[in-house]
Amino acid sequence: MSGEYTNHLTEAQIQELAIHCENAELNAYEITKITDDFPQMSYRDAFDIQWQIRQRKESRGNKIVGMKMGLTSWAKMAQMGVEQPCYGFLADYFSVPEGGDFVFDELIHPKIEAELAFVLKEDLKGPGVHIGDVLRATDFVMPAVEVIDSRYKDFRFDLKSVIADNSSSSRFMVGGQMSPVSELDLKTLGVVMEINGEVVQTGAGAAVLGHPAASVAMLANMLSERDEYLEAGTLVMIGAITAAVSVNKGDAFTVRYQGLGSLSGRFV
Ligand code: 0L1
Ligand code: MG
Repeated sequence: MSGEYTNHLTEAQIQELAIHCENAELNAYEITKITDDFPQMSYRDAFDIQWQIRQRKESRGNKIVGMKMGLTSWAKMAQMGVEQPCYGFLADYFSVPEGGDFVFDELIHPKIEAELAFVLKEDLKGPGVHIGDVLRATDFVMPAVEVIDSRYKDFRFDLKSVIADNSSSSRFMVGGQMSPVSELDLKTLGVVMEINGEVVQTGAGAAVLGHPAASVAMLANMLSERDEYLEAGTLVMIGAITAAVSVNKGDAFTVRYQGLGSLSGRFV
């Protein structure tokens, strides 16, 4: 991505596109992918749009409560037709308490993903962050479910468009059971996703870039391209261990995590 880290859009276009994407998120309507109208958009532009959306939320008093990596498994990259992971931010109102309800009508076409969340006890500053740095800097790991809701019609996008749309971030739930990394085998940690009592997905931690901590390292390194870093205390969701599964109003899910309990919720 760094090869194209210059702007091809003007500041005014970046502002306008941030409003365009954020309005679609806040009012739950679909838009067409940005590159249909702005084929010249660069990765720098796409991240600038995402950071502008973040700033708009903060200026309205929302808190940023964490970060997420997306498209971190080969299965997800193949499912969505892209070749690299991406990141996004998590705002306070994205968070749904364990066992809680997701309001379906606030969303467009939600899908759920089984993930893990790392909470850091030390800063992580790229470039050059590796798995060992992440394991040393992690306070604990928790089970997590992400609800993604691309604002793009039929989830049809390219990587730049999805980055501008905050990597489809929408809602998330993290679990009450936490564990230090030393007590988990993060590569073989199994997850089972059930919807309405039926098993729909299974997976293991290594689905995420070979090791879940590699995802956190990649995030720290990607942030360094903007002179940003992960501060101690940050919650980071690593990306989906399973494929994303579409849900409907009335659906109930449970995701079971080896050694970390389970998370359940409903779409009401
Ligand atoms: O969290 C994710 O892996 C999703 C990133 C964006 C792509 C998508 O909407 O599927
Ligand atoms: Mg995800």
